[in-house]
Amino acid sequence: MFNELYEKQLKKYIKITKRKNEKTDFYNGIYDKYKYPVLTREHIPLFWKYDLDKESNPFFMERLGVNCVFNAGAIKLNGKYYIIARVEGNDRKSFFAVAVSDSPVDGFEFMDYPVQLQDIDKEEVNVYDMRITQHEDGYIYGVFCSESKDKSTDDLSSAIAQAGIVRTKDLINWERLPNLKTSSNQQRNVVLHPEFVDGKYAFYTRPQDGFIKTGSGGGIGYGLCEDIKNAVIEKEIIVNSRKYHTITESKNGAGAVPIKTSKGWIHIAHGVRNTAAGLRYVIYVFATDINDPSKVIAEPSGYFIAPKEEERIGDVSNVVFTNGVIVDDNNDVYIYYASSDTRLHVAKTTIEKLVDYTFNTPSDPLRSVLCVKQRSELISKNLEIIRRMNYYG
Ligand code: M1P
Repeated sequence: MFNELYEKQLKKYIKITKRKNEKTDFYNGIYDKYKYPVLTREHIPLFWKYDLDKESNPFFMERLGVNCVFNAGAIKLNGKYYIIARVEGNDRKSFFAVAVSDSPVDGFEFMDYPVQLQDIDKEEVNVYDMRITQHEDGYIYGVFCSESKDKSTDDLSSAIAQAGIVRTKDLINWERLPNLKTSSNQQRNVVLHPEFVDGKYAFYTRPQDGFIKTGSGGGIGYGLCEDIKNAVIEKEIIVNSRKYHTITESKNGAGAVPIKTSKGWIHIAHGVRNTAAGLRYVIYVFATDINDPSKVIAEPSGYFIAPKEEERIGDVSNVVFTNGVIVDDNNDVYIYYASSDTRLHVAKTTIEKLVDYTFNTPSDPLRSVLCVKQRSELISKNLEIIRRMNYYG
C-alpha cells in the first residue's frame, strides 16, 4: 500500500515536471504567454514533503507540506536556466529553492536541498522575493526581503522588512552579507543594479513607512553604496514616483534586474492600486538612461501584464508580480511572473519588441479627457489607413 501510494504521487510529479509547455493563443504583439505554469507546488519533490519511511509514516502522509511556489529570481548560467523561487511551506514561512532546466519554459526541477541561508539574525522570521544580479564584480548577488516582527508594538501583524543580501558563484554556496542599511525603517523590493555606477554599487529601493503601506515612501528609490560587504546608502532619491489614478497609485516596486539595451535600461516592475476588492498588482515597464540609471527616460502607459483568467485566483488574488527575467543569447527575453502569490508563469518576448514597446507606447496623459484625445488620434490615423487600403473590402 505504502509503495503504491508513493508510486502514484511520483508518477504525478514526473508527469508535471516532464510536461512540455506551449504558447497560448493570447495575443497583444508584445509578448507570448505559455499555457502551463513553470513552477507550482506540484513541482516540489516528494522527499521534501513526505517521510518516505514506512515505519514512521505508515499512512504515507505529507509531514511538511508546501503551500505555493511563486515570486522568483532567474538567471542563465553555463547554458542552463535557473529559477530561484520563493517556496512557502504550509507553516507560512518562505524560503528559497533553486530549480534548473535545459529549457526556459518547461522541465524545471528543484535541486535536492533548498538554499541554506546563514543564520545571521535571530530576529529574522521570514525571507522572500530574491532578485538575482550577475554583477560585473564577478559575483552573483541575491537581494531579498528579510522580515522580522516589529517589537515596538503588540500587534502581531506588525513587521519590519529589510533588504537581505547574499552572494554566490555557483548557486549552491551562498555567503550572507549584512542587510542593506538606508534611512528608511522599512525596505522591500530592493534590486542591485548589475554594473558599478561611479565606481559604486547601485541599488533600487522602495522606502516605506509601514510594512504594508508605503505612506510617504513616494515610489521606487535609488542610492549608491561604497562597500557591498557593509552596504549603506547615505542618500536615497525617488526615481519612479507613484501617481494618482494610475496603476501605481498605492505602491510600486522594482521587479527584475534592469535589462541593458542600446536605448537604455529597461525595468520590469510592479504597480499596485486599491479597489473595492482589495489591492490589485500589475506589472509595468519603464526605462532609465544608460549612463544614469536613476533617470527615467520612458514609461509606457498602463500595465504590461495584468492578472487574467485563472491568474486572478490564488492565496492573494488579483496579483501578478515579477522579480526575474532571463535574456537569452539570441535576445529572447523570458519574464518569470507569479500569479496571485500561488504559482509561477513565463511570458516570452524579445529585446527588439521590448525596446519598441518601451519607447513607442505612449505615456499616460493622467486625465480621461487627454486619454480620449490620445486614443482619438490613433483612431483617426487608423481610419485613414483603413480607407486608403480599402481594408473593409
Ligand atoms: O501579495 C502581493 C505582494 O506583496 C508584496 O509586494 P509589495 O511590497 O509591493 O506590497 C510582497 O510581499 C510580494 O511578495 C507579494 O507578492
